[in-house]
Amino acid sequence: MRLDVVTIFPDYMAPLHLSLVGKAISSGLVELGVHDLRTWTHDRHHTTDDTPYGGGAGMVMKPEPWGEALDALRDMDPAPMTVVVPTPAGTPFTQELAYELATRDRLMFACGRYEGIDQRVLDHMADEYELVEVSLGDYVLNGGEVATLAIIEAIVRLIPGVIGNPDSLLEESHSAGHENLLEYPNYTKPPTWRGRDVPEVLLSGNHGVIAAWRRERALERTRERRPDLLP
Ligand code: 6GU
Repeated sequence: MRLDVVTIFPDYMAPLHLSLVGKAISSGLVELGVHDLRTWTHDRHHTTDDTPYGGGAGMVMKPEPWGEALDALRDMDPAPMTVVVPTPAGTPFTQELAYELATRDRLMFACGRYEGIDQRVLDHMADEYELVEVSLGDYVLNGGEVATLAIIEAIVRLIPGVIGNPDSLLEESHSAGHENLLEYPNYTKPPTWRGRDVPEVLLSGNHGVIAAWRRERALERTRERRPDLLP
């Protein structure tokens, strides 16, 4: 899979070279390009924003640099490109969408700042590419960069070969085969820590009883924290 990120803060993407995503890049499973949007400006101040038509607070990202960025990335690689735009006005980013995007050959992440990108750029993206506008939740970040880090991590860990033991994907919260419950609590050694014991049942060796206990804890936790996930 090839990933391209366009941003006015390319340094924000440095953590992608760490840990699991970093390994996916160094092993060649993922190719990453990080691009400064200002590459595609032509004025002395490398301007990427301007005041909004119709008035109002804040600035809007100008269309021309984005148009040139899209053309340049398209010409770098012939594979059809899916464009992901992180925005609080997007559709919710879910595990299901992460699985779907993990099947794409080529993703481009367009990081907006300020009040967003001129709508004509998004209309152009929708016409020329596959466009996905996604939100991480009901709160506002200063720009798409931090959201892009989260979305890339969620996608890359689902690419076959990236995670050593793929069974670990089956048991986690929000995974498909998991009837959409939050994950049960986990414990490891020692059996007693600061006066707190590991639940007895987990030491029993009875796998049927352990599975039933874990499902009960998962249900309890989901009812408490995320009742919206239950049927
Ligand atoms: Cl995806 N982007 C931005 N800028 N803010 C957000 C978000 C995304 N999701 C929640 N807030």
